Amino acid sequence: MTTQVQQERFVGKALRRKEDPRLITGRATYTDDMSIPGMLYAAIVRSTEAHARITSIDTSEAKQHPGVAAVFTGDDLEGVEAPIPMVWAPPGVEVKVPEHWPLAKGKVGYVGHAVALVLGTDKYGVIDAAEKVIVDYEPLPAVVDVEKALEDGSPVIHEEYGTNKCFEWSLGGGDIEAALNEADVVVERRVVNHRTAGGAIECRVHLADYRAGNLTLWSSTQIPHILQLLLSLQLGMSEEKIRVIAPEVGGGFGSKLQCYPEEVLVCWAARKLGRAIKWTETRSENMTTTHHGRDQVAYVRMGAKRDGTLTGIHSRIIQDLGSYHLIEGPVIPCLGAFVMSGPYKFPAVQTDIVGVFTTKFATDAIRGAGRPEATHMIEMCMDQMADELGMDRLELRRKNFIPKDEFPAELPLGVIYDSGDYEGTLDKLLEHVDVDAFRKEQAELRERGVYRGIGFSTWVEICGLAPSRVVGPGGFGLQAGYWESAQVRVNPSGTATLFTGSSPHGQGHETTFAQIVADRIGCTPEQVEVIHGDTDMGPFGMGTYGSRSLAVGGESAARAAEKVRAKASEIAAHLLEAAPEDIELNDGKYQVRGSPDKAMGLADIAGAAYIPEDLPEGMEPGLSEQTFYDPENFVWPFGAHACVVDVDVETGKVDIVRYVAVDDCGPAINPLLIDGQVHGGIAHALGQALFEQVVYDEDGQLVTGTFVDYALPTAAELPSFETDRTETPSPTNSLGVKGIGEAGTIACSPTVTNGVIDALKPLGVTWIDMPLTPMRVWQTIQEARGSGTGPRATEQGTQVDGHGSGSAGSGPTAPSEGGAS
Ligand code: MCN
Repeated sequence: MTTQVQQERFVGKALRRKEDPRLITGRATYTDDMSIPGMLYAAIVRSTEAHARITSIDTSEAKQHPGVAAVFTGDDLEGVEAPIPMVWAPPGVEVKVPEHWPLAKGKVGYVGHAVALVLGTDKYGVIDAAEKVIVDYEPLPAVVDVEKALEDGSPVIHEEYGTNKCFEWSLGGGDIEAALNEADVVVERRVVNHRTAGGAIECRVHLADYRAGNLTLWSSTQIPHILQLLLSLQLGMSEEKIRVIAPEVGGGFGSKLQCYPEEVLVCWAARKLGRAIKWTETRSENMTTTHHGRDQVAYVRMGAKRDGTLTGIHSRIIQDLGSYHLIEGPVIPCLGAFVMSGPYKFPAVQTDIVGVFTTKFATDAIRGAGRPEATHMIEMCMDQMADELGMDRLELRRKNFIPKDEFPAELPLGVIYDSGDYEGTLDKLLEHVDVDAFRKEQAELRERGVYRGIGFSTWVEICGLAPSRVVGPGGFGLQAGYWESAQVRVNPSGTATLFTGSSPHGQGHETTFAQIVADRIGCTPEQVEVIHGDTDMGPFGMGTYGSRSLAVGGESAARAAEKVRAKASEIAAHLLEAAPEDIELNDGKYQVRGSPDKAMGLADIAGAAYIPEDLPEGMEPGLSEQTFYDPENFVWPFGAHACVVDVDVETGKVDIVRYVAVDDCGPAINPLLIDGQVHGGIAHALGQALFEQVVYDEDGQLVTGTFVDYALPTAAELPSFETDRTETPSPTNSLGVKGIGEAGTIACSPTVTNGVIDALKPLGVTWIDMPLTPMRVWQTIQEARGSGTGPRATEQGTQVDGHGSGSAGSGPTAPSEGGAS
């Protein structure tokens, strides 16, 4: 089989998305558009307490409500064979996994914890009935501060463990203490990365139907096949009896990469009652019980020699996990540990993580999942270090970049960066951003009382999840493989159908994957129908998240298409009386090399394959091939971002003047889609940096239950982004591609935060934590003006000052309780 494409007609072209006409004309089908005769609607009674024992639940009045068919509580869950699964945790350490049932059994651990399920014939009637369920609670103390949760004397959420500490895990390479000891300057910072929501436009909807022993779940999920497998374990049903379909999903951003209690409940109840059941999430439920992300406090130490040579970086991360896990919460901060070197040559790197229970909802994978947090720490500290050394921020970065000619580069952590040209993306960024001219403009503006600043980040990401030998049971502990599947079927008329195990929910795979297949088999993208998100169609798949789909699923599609092309070439050679190696694919025709008149199109070849009167000796009829592709390595995209901000020092308001992103995700399959992904990714992180925050009060009540309170920005709050690319192929896959779906999110938050600090330096501001709300910025300015204290670095052997972030509580030294080994 050859993997060489003789001619790319569609790959690399900025084609418009095939999926857009149906989406923008309202012709797409979401789960909530569907109904089944006899269907019941579900409403969920949720805990109003953050932490409490349930002393009684009275469902009698609710059951009398007109149209109510059934009301269930945790005691009724016979047939749910296992608690909500947690399938991915750091390996080699004990991770505490409290039992998390789809309906609470005896105790609640977060506001919104499902307590009862109400089913009825009327969509609104079930909500009225749910209000008639009377739950008595014996309140227990809430635990909302992740650092206090580790202190002696803190209320313990899961009494059986006697502690709120869930796990400790470390990843390192090199001798970190020696590295920091030999540094001339050590910068120490406490970095707070606050809790955020996924904020998908469409809330979750789950519709289950059980007929003749077969269960079908239509769900707004990113992982239909994995969900099918998990449901089979939950419900004690054989996998092939369960079909999961993801119709239009409406965005996920990681928040639909899950096996949610509601998904289990509708399936269980549909089986129990023999009726279809639909649950539609409200926005406030989405904010409360669709998983959150980030929420960690990190203590970072970065060391360097006086000349700017970095010696090491150590971070101790305290991760707020909420009170119960969903499928992979504990692993999220650990993913960040793999990129704690950033694009730099740190001789020693160490990350120690402690996961902590609090009485909040679970944190889990939200766009970037651990890597934005890590990049924020590194890039904030790089600027701090440059200031301490009196060195230019970009010069410090350049001095420490892993040079282009050292790839593939094995890092002290043991990971191998596949390819990179970090100078290249920074150089290209500086073609767009004239820093000298900016500094002149900045000085002039300052004279007029305008505080303008510029921030940068140079970043690297691990994605394209991933080699099973690294991520799976023998490696990082996931009880699964991490390949992706594809089947390319050429139909008798010469059009094609691609079945992919990837499960897009906004990423445009129907377009990009069709471009890849079309080039490889000799048709147009319009002639390639991409089928995804249905466990009854095509081979088993692993879904879409972790910017894995193109590098793993797209490569799988390319490989299946190459197999098809190899067979098509053999058929063409046979019919054109030539040797198979003399057949080349030119402009959509299989032709004999050097004889353009001896050529056949795919339709003719397909006809010959399906009406097998004259096939090569021993060849099977048909033209359809399947691949499972398990990559040898991750892929490591990278880039350089810059952000120009104006800060109104009277009000604290931050305005983004310019945002420029230069990213490298290998050769573009579709530059238009890459731009869209980068735009969306930046919007996600700009939202976090400036506005968005999930806030719980001290009683564990969620106070940001709407988009207004949560402050999700709209297009009106965001600037026009300027994007550019370099293309450094990855040697990991034949397409040379790397992921781009999370790039903007990973790069952006330190870029804008560094920009704000740059603008406010004349006022003595040297540090600020997100979100950079007017209040936070204004307070930070007042504190700097008042005390002049900001964080300091140590010349070796001297004491470190406190932090000027305005964050209450601890200084820069991590509390010893819960200290990772
Ligand atoms: N692409 C390309 N050329 C490249 C690299 C990527 O044309 N060299 C294209 C791909 O073909 C694909 C898109 O860019 O169409 C994103 O590809 P990839 O980086 O492989 O990411 P995934 O498809 O696996 O998407 C997952 C990623 C993640 S992890 C989150 S979170 C996220 C994101 O994508 N959630 C999204 N982008 C989103 N976009 C939308 N609209 N909605 C979400 O929920």
